[in-house]
Amino acid sequence: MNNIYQDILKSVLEQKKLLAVLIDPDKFLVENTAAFFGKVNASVATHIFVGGSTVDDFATEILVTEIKKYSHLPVVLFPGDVTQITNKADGILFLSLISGRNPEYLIGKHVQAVSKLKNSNLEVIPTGYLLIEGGKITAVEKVTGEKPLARENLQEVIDTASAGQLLGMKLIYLEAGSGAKAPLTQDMILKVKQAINIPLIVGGGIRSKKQLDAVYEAGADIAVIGTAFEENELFFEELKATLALGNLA
Ligand code: 1GP
Repeated sequence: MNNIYQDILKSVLEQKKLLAVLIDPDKFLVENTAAFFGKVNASVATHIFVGGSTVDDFATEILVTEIKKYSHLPVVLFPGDVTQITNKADGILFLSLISGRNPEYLIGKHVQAVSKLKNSNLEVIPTGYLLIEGGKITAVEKVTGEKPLARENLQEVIDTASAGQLLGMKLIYLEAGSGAKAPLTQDMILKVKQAINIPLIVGGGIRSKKQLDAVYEAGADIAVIGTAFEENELFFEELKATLALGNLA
């Protein structure tokens, strides 16, 4: 039995910061798994998220099977579509795009996913997903047809996250979009964190240790980094010092 969510809660309680490495099966070469995980395993990463907006059928399962050969970290699906669900992973962020109003991404895909989830051992973690404007049009926006929330509409962002919690979501994922020009502001992260009492995931545009530290300092419990690792595996080394800082109060 998986305990991914309970372990996240425990880390939050102990004020330990978590770091998820996001791997997009559409961009990642399976042949690189061994080498890439040599770096991941020597790093401060605590979770592996696997998913993307447009991924070929079976690519996720092939990649997760390979990852499992090289990593003991929990592998959590971050799916852009039902086709990305595979029982080879440990858990799944059951994402609702609550910043949008497209019923397909609020309930439609979830209904389609049920038969797959029922036949799996995946730990299903209901997650309220908020896409915030990040300076460029993201793949999520293209696929879902949903506009992100504007950064200046802070109260709407806060209220959306709170509504997610009231609906029973177990995590809130505040997302600037993969490859965002800049991470979300400390002010936004802080205010969302203050408004909820479930763990907060923050991702999109984190490319330096300074930015990662800022995201943690503002209140993110889990930071997600994809692009920066894709572009520069040395970044794993640069983040090592963050471990010491992993217990920012
Ligand atoms: C995207 O939040 C993740 O869904 C990670 O974003 O690729 O910009 O690190 P980056």
